[in-house]
Amino acid sequence: MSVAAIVAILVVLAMVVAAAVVVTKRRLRGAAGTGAGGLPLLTPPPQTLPPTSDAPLPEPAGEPRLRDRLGKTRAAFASVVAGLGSRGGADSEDWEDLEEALILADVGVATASKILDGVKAKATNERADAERVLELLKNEILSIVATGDRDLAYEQGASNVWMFVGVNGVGKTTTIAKLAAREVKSGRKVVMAAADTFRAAAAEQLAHWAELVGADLVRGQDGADPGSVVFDAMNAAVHRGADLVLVDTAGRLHTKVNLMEELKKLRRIVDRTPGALKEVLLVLDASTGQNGLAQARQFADAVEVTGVVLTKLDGTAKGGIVLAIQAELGLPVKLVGIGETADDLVAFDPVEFVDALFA
Ligand SMILES: Nc1nc2c(ncn2[C@@H]2O[C@H](COP(=O)(O)OP(=O)(O)OP(=O)(O)O)[C@@H](O)[C@H]2O)c(=O)[nH]1
Ligand SMILES: [Mg+2]
Repeated sequence: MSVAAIVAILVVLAMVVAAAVVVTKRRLRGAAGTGAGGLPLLTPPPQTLPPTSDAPLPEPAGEPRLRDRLGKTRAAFASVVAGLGSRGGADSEDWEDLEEALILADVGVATASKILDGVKAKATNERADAERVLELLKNEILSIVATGDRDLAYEQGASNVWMFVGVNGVGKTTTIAKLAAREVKSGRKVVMAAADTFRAAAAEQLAHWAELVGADLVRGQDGADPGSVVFDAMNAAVHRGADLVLVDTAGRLHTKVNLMEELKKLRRIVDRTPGALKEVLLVLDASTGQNGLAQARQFADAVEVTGVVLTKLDGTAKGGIVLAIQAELGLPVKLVGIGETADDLVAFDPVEFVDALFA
């Protein structure tokens, strides 16, 4: 073959390769958009922005179930359960794996030991097989989480105030919105008190919700005394014949003002109507795990918390925190948040919770 023929073949080959590269790039762009610098994106750009504190929650899409939303915590236990099954019972390696899984799920070291000591003793005594070990484990966990009064106190025809406390960003305002939606649906007239006057957008966020769910809103000027807002909201409830006042509070304040002192003051204002304060609900973000416990102790000391709303259980593998809250703080988990839509709040059902952990 002549040199000219070889050169011609090489030129043709180079043209074919170049054409193939151009076609592939176009296809990638068409399917997945183009990223910075013209590089193809592997995933399509998001269609919606994630909700922020001030953004409306998306519309609910059907009844949520705890079991469907506990996937991350359940996954943490799945390998341990599988290990038990493959060995037909529990050996020392399984007990270690189980302890590790409980601690990783933020059950807490003390509570994990307490659970395992009980299960181990019974399992050894009975020469339990894998299925029985799992049953003993579920029963032990259930004995911890199934304690306490989980009802939200309410008295027909009386003043009913439920106050929500917790550090910033845990989901207080969202929880109030979800709960107001539920109460309004059940026929109760609800007044929301925008007592978070620290953050300018806080009252706006609540106002948006009040309108959407059909609740009344009482708010003050930005920076107004939160106590005066609560006082006005309780008066408004009496005059308008409302059944329930939901008080939204700030999660942080100007450094010179102590949050706990401010919350104590709010409590005293509600207590001017004896018996009106039915619930002080501490809102905790489940994904903060054991760190949330330290916060919980502070709030419980300051304002006599009556129960916990555990939010964001949908996005965390730290669902074991439910056990620590109940075992170490002695506070009942009354409600759990399992998503960002108005429907994503469910009453905490211990049996469903334990089943969901090991399903
Ligand atoms: N995935 C998930 N997100 C939640 C849940 N509850 C609240 N959120 C989100 O958490 C963020 C903060 O919620 P907020 O209700 O504004 O929190 P907050 O405690 O009122 O915050 P501050 O007013 O700043 O103290 C929002 O983006 C909510 O949509 C939940 O159960 N699951
Ligand atoms: Mg808020």
